[in-house]
Amino acid sequence: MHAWPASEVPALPGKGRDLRIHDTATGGRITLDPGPVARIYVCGITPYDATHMGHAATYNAFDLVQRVWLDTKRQVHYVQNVTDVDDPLLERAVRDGQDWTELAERETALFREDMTALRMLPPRHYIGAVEAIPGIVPLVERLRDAGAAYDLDGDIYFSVDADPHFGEVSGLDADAMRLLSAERGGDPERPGKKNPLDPMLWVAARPGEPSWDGASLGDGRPGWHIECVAIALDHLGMGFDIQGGGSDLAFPHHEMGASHAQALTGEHPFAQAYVHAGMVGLDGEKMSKSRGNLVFVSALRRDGVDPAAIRLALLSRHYRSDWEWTDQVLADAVERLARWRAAVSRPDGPSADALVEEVREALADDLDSPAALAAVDRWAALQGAEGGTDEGAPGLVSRTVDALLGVAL
Ligand code: 5CA
Ligand code: ZN
Repeated sequence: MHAWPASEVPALPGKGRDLRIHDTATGGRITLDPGPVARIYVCGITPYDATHMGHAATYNAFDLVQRVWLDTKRQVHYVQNVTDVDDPLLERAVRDGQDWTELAERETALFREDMTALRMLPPRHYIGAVEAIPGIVPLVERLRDAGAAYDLDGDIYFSVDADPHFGEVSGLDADAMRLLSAERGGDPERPGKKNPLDPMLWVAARPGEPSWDGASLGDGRPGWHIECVAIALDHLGMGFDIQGGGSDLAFPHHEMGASHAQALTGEHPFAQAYVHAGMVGLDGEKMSKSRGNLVFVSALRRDGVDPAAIRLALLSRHYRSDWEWTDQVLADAVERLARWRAAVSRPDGPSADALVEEVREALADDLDSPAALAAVDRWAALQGAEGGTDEGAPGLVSRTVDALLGVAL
């Protein structure tokens, strides 16, 4: 699949700092040591509806990771998937009487447009579940041949007991896992499973649903977790730096993915850090396609909202907190954008050398974007109150905000 076009990232003077980031598995902040090529996998959309502010907030967090790494003069190897075949997509297509492939293509195209407008840097590899199927089948066969997977009426399940590290990503107890498994696509009540938590690796062909030739697995389609594992192992390999997504993916998705990969390779860990963004809500509930309480990026754009203001609104909240989208969050961002644009439009201003370092430090410190915005606010206030004589300053502020925050002033 093709991704979307990259916006240019200006180079800043000096060098950025190494990222310290909260890791769900250890429950603490760790300093990553990625080497010259940093490797990140971020779970992509299930394309049955348009990009809402929750998706945008999560992708914004991982875009910041990419920008912090680029500023340390590393290359970034970023991989993202598109879950272009799965239960919710097929159900929506049936509900609306449309072809599931057309639905997926249309919503993926809209997502690309939204990401481009928000100046999110594209992944190097953007891979759909359907195109990953030829790589998924042999992985499931290998797991089954190694005794880590079993057949239940044609469906193939992963045995969570095959991975001694199972449970280490989310750190949840069995009861909590069982509850979340039922809520998030699992089937803990199905009779005949070895462990109620075991997730499906391969779904046997069902009447009226698409299916593919699974060689010795029989016709069917891939389970959700193995999709991301196959794509990550193919393009990044074991031990990559960050596995990312919203906090609703910590269990079961990232837990199961790590276990699939660890059982397959005998190596540990799948990723050095599991990084999760908080949930964005609307009117007291998590914004979600299934609930339908959504604010879409594309709808705001259609209403004439500047994408740079949407981006500033996302940046105004720390990526790990759960927060509510309100009109006021956007209004504040519109006002801030105007203030910043006025401040950088003058021919000179107060020195911005310290500002560059403040923004760098804020983002390297677990992506503290509110602190980064506060630093720019302070420079803009000084510019408004006293001005300054540094002719390079407004340009340097623009480039800093562009390179590190993805906002074009
Ligand atoms: N295709 C799978 C991942 S492989 C999936 O979860 N797709 S999704 O479309 O449901 O979500 C895409 C990304 O947005 C995920 O990282 C998810 O955790 C995140 N996300 C979904 N809803 C919200 C929300 N309300 N707030 C923040 N992030 C969200
Ligand atoms: Zn995923």
